[in-house]
Amino acid sequence: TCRFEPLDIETVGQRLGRIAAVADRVGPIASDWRVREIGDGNLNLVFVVSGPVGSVVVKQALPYVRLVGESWPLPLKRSFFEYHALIRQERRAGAGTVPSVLHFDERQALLVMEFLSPHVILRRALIDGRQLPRIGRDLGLFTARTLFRGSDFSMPARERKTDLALFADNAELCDITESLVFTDPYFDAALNRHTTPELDGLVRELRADRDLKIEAQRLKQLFTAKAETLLHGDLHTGSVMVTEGDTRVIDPEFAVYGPIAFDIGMLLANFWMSFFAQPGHETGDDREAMRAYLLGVIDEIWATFREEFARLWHSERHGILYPRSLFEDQGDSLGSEQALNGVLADIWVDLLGFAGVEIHRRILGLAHNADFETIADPARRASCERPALRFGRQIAVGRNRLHSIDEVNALAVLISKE
Ligand code: SR1
Ligand code: MG
Repeated sequence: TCRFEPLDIETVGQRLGRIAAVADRVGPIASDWRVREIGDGNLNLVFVVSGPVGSVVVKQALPYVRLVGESWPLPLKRSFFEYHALIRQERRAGAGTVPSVLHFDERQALLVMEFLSPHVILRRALIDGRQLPRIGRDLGLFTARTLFRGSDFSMPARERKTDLALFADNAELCDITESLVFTDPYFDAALNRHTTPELDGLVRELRADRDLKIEAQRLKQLFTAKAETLLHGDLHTGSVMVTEGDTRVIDPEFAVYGPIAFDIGMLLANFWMSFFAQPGHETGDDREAMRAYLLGVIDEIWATFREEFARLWHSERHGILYPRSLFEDQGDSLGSEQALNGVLADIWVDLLGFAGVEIHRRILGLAHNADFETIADPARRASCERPALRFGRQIAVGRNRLHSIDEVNALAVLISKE
């Protein structure tokens, strides 16, 4: 069919049976396929299709927000942006960093991708107290490579401007971020919910905090105006799949040009939230070790990002920004280092702001995360969420006064003991 039709378990075989890329991976006879729906995200349908040869994942956008229902329409074209982002990320970060795309049908808003197995969602693994050895380095490299190579530090200017125009049409998903991350948590918005009445007092305090509200709007302005690089746009621990030996970044449907600091800030925020949520799951030595591990991962992501960004700065700075003619070509390598340090310093300050508001919106806004939501006892959940909210406020408002990951991690430890 040409008209958009949502898939269901019964129709997947008939609808995808004739697509060679799918039949090659799953098996030639569609009636032999087994199909299960595994989508637990906020927006889309996701199926795993298995057969005698193997399995694939089929992801289809729906014309509305799945989490809310048909009352909130959302364009199907988000799958077009996801497809184009996946292709660019694979080129920039390397094969094996994202799921490979086997087939894309724009009209049906349908992506067929490699089935990742035995991978699990990183957020789930962290809730279960699993320490993955590779994620710090892998995610540091992924962010540095995708964010540097999608920017005017690296890309030919015309190519980047054309790409910027392409992704500018992802406006409806940007609008979700603009409202849900930067605005709604800071007033009594209709879609907000916090699941723990014990937080009412602190929520009132945060919504009356003028400095915080102004900072959130400055960050929103950065997000909307600083079209610096192609972002993943929703890089949280639910957008990463892992095994002990492999890390894959998934779900870039929120891709848009924005500030480099946004992806890294959102990612680190989700590790800090995991840190604050750990005592809600279990107590004891293992969870203490897990907390130390999480702070170590945060440190490793930022250190790897900086190191790789610097390497690319020295080896791949072919774009229009900070041209070599002004620095290295004149023997001014000190100038180039000073410029690099300035760029990294701006990313650092802004990532703390983005991290702060991401923490707030996951506790106060519409879209919560399982780190806190799976803590069944409300009082215990509140005792994890409260310090996370205070930490978010400190790093968003105090971002110009915090100078290193050690300092910010020490702040997290201090606030978690209050
Ligand atoms: C209505 S969509 C809510 C959230 O889900 C996505 O994963 C994004 O994080 C978005 O903000
Ligand atoms: Mg997602």
